[in-house]
Parts: sequence; C-alpha cells; structure tokens
Amino acid sequence: MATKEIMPDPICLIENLSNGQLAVNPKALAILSGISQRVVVVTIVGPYRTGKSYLMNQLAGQKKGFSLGSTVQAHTKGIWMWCVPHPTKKDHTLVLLDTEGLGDVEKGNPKNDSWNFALAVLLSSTLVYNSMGTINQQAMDQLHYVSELTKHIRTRAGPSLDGVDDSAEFVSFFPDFVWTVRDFTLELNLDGHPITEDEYLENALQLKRETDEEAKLFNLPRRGIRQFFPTHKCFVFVPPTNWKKLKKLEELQESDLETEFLEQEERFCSYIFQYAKTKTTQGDIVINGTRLESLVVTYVETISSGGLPCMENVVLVLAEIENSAAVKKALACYEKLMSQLRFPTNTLQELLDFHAVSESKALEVFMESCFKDEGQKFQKELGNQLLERMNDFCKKNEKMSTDHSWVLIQKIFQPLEEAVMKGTFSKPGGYTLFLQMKQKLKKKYNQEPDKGLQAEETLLKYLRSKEDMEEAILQTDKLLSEKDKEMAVEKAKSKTAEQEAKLLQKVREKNQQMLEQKEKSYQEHVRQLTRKMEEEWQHMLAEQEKAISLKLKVNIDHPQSSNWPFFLFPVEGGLSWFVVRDLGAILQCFTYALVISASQILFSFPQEQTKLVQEGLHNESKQIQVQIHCLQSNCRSSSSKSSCIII
Ligand SMILES: Nc1nc2c(ncn2[C@@H]2O[C@H](COP(=O)(O)OP(=O)(O)OP(=O)(O)O)[C@@H](O)[C@H]2O)c(=O)[nH]1
Ligand SMILES: [Mg+2]
Repeated sequence: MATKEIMPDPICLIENLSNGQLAVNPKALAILSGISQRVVVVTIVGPYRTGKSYLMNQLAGQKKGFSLGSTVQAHTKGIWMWCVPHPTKKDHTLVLLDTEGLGDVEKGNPKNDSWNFALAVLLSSTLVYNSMGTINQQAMDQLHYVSELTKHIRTRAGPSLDGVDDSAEFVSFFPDFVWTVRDFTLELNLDGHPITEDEYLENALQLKRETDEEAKLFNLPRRGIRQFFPTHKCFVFVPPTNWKKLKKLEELQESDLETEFLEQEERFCSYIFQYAKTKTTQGDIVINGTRLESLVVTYVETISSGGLPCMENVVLVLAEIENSAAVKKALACYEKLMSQLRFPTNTLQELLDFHAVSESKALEVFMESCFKDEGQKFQKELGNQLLERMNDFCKKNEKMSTDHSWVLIQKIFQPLEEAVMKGTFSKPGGYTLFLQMKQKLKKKYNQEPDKGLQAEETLLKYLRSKEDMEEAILQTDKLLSEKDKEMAVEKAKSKTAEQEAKLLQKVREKNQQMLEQKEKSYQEHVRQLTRKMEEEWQHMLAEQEKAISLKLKVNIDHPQSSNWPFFLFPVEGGLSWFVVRDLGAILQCFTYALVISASQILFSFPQEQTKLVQEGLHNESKQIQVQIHCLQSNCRSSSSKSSCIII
C-alpha cells in the first residue's frame, strides 16, 4: 500500500492515559495492518524539549508533521507514528516513532517513562537517543532506563536459569543505538587530537575500574548501553539557528539555518536511510506492518495487565497469527493448482499424481511463511485439510465421470431402447438381434474418450437396469429352445459375476493407491519439515553466535567491567556454550558441564589470559589455566553430544 496516501500526517500509536495505563489507537493499528511491506522502525527517545520531534520530521522529509512545542512544557504525549515510503529501500516502509520526552517533572506517573523506553526498544530496529549539549554524566544518568531494561523485558517465557544473565539473548535482536547530541558547540578534540563523533561517544562510554560505589554508579548506564546495544553511532549537531528564531524552526527556510547544522542533519538522515535495518525479532523473524501491529498489541496488552513483555511470548503470538495465515495461503495455492486439472481424469493415479505435485507446492508455501510451529500443530492441520480436499476432488472426479458417462449412455443407447419400444426384437431371432445391437452400442460407448474412471461402472449399472427388458426379449424369442434360453441366462449371469469381480478388484486397487498416496504425502511432509528444521537450526546457531560474539566484544574490550561471570546457552540437540569470565565462575561452569555431560571443550582462553597478564594479574591467569585444564579433563571423560566453549 502506498504509505504516503494513507499517512499524510503522524498519528498517535500508544496513548498514556491519565490513570497510568497505556492504550493503543485502533486507527494506527488499522494503518499498520494494511502495510504488507517489511518495516524499518526508527524510534527517538530522550529528555523532553530537546528537538526530537523536529529531527523525526527531517527523517520523514517534511518540515511539518510531528508536532513541535515552543514552550517549556513537554509537548509530545505517548508514542506517535508516521509511516512513510522508505527513501532508499523501495520494498520497505519507514516507520518513524516519536516518543514522549523522558523526565518531565509535570508528569503524573513517572513509571510511564520506563514503559515508553522499553516499548521504544522493543518496537524499533534503530533507537535514537537524543540529548542536549554534551555527553556528560547528567546525560548518562538520564539513560538509567537502559540499566532497568531487564526489569521490564523478558526474553524467555519460562523461569530464567538461576544466576544466568539472559542479556546476551537481548543483544541479538535489540535495536542499533544512535546518540544524537544537539546544540553541541564544543570542538571534537581529545588530548590534543581531533576525534570523530563515534570516538567521542566511545570515550564517553569508557568504564572505570569498580573500586568503589561511585565507580559502580558511573559504570551503570555505560555498561547498560554496552550490554544491550553493542553497536553505537553518534551524531552531533550545532544549534540550528539564532535562539530567537528557534521557536519558529518549522517555518524557516534553509537559508535561515546554519550550514553546518544542515550538513549534520543531512549526514544523519543519510546514515539512517542507508544503515537502519529491517525490524526483526527473536528467531530472525522479519517484521512487516501487519506483524508490527501484533507486536504493539501484544506488548501493550501485557504491560496493561501488569505483566512483563516477553520476546518469546510475542513470537508465539506472531506465530499463531502467521501460521494460520500460512495454512490459508498454502490451501489457496493447492486449490489454484488443482483447478488446472481437467476433470474427470481417466485414471485415479492421474489425479493422485497431480495432487502430489500440488500438495508439495502448497507445503513449500506453508514452510516459507510458517515459524515456531510447535508440535507441528499447523502443519498437521494443513495436512488434514489437504487430505480432506483431496478426498473432495476424488469425489468430484467420480461424480463428473458418472454424470458424463450417464449422458453418453442415454445418447448412445437411445436407438436400442426405441427399437425395443417399437417391438423390433419381438420376433423369432429377436434376442440375437438385440445382443448384436447392444454389443455394437457398447463398442461405440467404449470408444468415446474422456469418460473418466466411472465409465465402466456406470455402463454396468445401466445394463443392469435393463436386465428385465433383456430377459423378456429372450423369453419371447420363439426361435430359441428352452435349453438355449437356460444357457443364455447362465451366460448372462456369469458375465455379471465376472464384471462384479472386476469392479471389486478395481475398488481394491483404488484403496491401495490411496494408501500409497497417504504414505507419499507423509514422506513429503517429513522431507519439507526436515529441511525447514535444518534451516531454523542454522539460523539459531547464527543468532547465538552473533549474541556470543557481540557479548564477547563487550567483555574483551572491558574485562574489568564485566558483571557476568559466565553465560550459558542450552540448546536442544545437546550443544551448549559457556563463556567463563572469572575464577568463581569456573566452579559454576564445572557444575553445569557435569549436568549437561559436556564431552568437548573448545578453548580460546589465551586472549583473556594475556589481558590478565597485562593487568598484572599473573597468578590469577595461572590459576584459571589450571582450573580450566581440570575442567577440560573432567568433561572429556564424560560422554555426550554436548560441547562447550570456554573463553
Ligand atoms: N536549541 C535547539 N532547539 C531546537 C532544536 N531542534 C528543535 N528545536 C526547538 O525546540 C523546541 C522543541 O522541539 P521539539 O522537536 O518539539 O522537541 P521534543 O524533544 O520533541 O519535545 P517534547 O515532545 O516535549 O519532548 C521547538 O521550539 C523547536 O523549534 C535544536 O537542535 N536546538
Ligand atoms: Mg516531541
């Protein structure tokens, strides 16, 4: 759908009600549900009155849109949405979310800020944090919402493993982080050297050795940002214009604005257009407008009912919606393909072969869009529906064949019936004449093409219905002796028995063919499911590797700052990783290793050890090595499929 047509202006997506509750705007949801394109979601958060709405309008390529306030009062309330065509990715829609400013003193319920922030994180693929002046301690402190994220978001529906930090799971599907610093008037220079904006941010995010409480507090927001958002980008902006004109910023011409500001704005927008990713969620599920609608509804409903938004649950909700849509799509594909078959078919096999190809295609369609189909609930449903439809097609095939054959019989045997009525056969030798004509007409009927698989049975039924008539002609034929008549009756009977046996054999063959088809169908389901599971397994491994490497990047860059002794990623199928960070963790790791009976330890310890040596911690380094060896030999002696990596 062309988003420009449907969204000339932004609209409120999530409202903060006065009673502290959140409410979703159905009009905004309706817009999202109409967007089938993939979405790039850019959300801006930050202290109130810092020019957030203005910057979002620039991303929309408009001077006006998100409403700006020129007084000291916080202006934007709740979360506003503007869906615009993506300027560079033609098959994407850019969803801009403008949020209520954080830290407004007039706000009734400060808890709203935490939820707004958590929702911004959950819904976006790029999170822009906007602040004024410089990246100083105050700006960092205002970001305490980041450190609180674990209190507001859960990744797993079940209880988390004791002592195991699941923040590693967040990083793989959290948004990229961009810090925009407005009214930045300082020189980007550090210790006499010019630095980039990114280096400026990196420097501001440096952690201190946690020797006292003050250092811990200093590290808290910084660690939060590093922990949850491993990729950072920074843009600084000079004041756009003279302070007197700021109030009317929307009305100003480009010539009224600082050239440097315009350049910075241009660089920021280009970066977002080029690098802001498609929104995905756990399991690498690509989000389009419709799916984003489900995310919004599920998250807000969970928060409103007092729960914590959970990634796993929302993925399950998405899966329910998507998988039932996938079943419908697959069935539509099957119906479309089957409609190309010319009914009635000459043999049952012809229909079954056509069904097998259509079923395989339909399954492919289903597999393409289904995900997290736990217990293959939806695949089974599709299987049942396909079977039902196949049976319907079989019935239709038989009916069409019967109807067509019946029409032919009426037409072809009409002269015979007329001759009987006229008494053509009521004379000596009439019975032989009757049989000759019947035989001729039967031959004519058999030569008719495309009668379908019911042709014989229908003819048999017809001839049976005329048995009395045939018997009467036989009995009235004066040319035949009683003996001849008896023999003729016997012959007719044995012919009927033979035909019946033939029909019975056909029924048996049909049943056998249906059984074979069922087995083929089952094998096809298994084949496609196995392929899908292999793909998902690869995805999962890639996701976990990404999570590990992002996490390691944080830890290796800042070994002294880590709060997480180790991370555990239990995976179905017996593969697990441990990342060990300190001495105390070795023991815990050892316990887990025994629990999962790890048989193999891949060991990339030297890097970490070197760091410890560099920091003068020679003894600790040695001790770790001894314990790792001990753990390694213990784990090797146990037998299992599992493995663990120790860093
Ligand atoms: N000093 C300064 N003012 C700006 C800048 N950008 C916008 N403004 C002005 O700041 C005022 C507030 O701008 P908004 O874009 O509404 O700010 P906001 O952060 O969305 O405000 P809330 O929605 O209340 O949180 C307006 O008068 C803007 O013209 C900027 O870079 N520097
Ligand atoms: Mg605003």
